[in-house]
Amino acid sequence: MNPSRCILLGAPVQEGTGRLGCDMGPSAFRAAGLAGALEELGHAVTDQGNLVPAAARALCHPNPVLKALPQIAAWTETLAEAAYRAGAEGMPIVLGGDHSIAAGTLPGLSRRAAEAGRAFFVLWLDAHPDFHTLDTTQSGNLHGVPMAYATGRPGFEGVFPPLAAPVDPRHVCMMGIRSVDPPERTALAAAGVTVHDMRAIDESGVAMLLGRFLRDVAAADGMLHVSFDVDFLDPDIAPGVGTTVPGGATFREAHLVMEMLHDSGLVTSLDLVELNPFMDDRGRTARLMVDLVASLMGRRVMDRPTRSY
Ligand code: EXY
Ligand code: MN
Ligand code: MN
Ligand code: MN
Repeated sequence: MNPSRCILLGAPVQEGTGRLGCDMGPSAFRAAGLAGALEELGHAVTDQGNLVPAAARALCHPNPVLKALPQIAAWTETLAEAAYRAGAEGMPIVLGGDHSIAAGTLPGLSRRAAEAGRAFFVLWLDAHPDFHTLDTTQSGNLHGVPMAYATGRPGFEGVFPPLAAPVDPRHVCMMGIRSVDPPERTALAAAGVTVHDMRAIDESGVAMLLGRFLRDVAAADGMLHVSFDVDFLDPDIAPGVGTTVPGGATFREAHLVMEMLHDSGLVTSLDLVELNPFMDDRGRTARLMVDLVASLMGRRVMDRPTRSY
């Protein structure tokens, strides 16, 4: 990826998760030196500060467990517009905030790709598929629904903004999955999302699974959005997240993903989500995430021929 203009957007959202803390995520990424790490790699960085959500309007839904629906719907509207605009200025790097922010970033960037006449692909790095609808979620935590909404699953009409360009579920590759609720499992299979759980990674390895996806993106001349949930990583190396699941990606598996993504030159936008500094260990997780973004953006230990896809 050539030195590019990185547009940092803070999204201090925590209402989509069942605990406090994610709203401090943008500050933690900044404190961990994200902008400096990018500039050291030759990228120009514009930090547009933290977004402020649109005014929340009264919303009701028959599912009684839903939490903070008006607030998340308002953030979704704001984030879709902000991500769409930032996509015209450079490479948006959206600093979460819980994963409900992807309900805004995915539609905004998918719209940007559609207007450019290009296919839009998503690499979803997460322990969870976040594929619940407003009707199927049992926790009511709306960080569990963004991918369902962005791919046009039913039940969001009249509550979340209409989708200008739904994400094609066949253009979504999930890696690191290891916590799936029954309604999500059924829906994922029906939708045609590619899901690589941790067993697939154990058996086949990151290089083979990600390489196959990157070749599809390259063949379609697609734009690739990476949605990186901290809980993709093993909790032993990344404790600073509220939804830890044992058996996550190792330090090396995570860096290999990032290095392959850089080599591909296909990544056009990035979400960094679910960092909870209150649960972190002296900023260890925030620093690891910045380290991984540096690998995504071109930092290398040794010079080596760049692989093409
Ligand atoms: N599927 C569970 C739920 O819906 O509550 C857990 C969701 C966790 C979502 C985190 C962001 O990845
Ligand atoms: Mn997630
Ligand atoms: Mn997750
Ligand atoms: Mn296709």
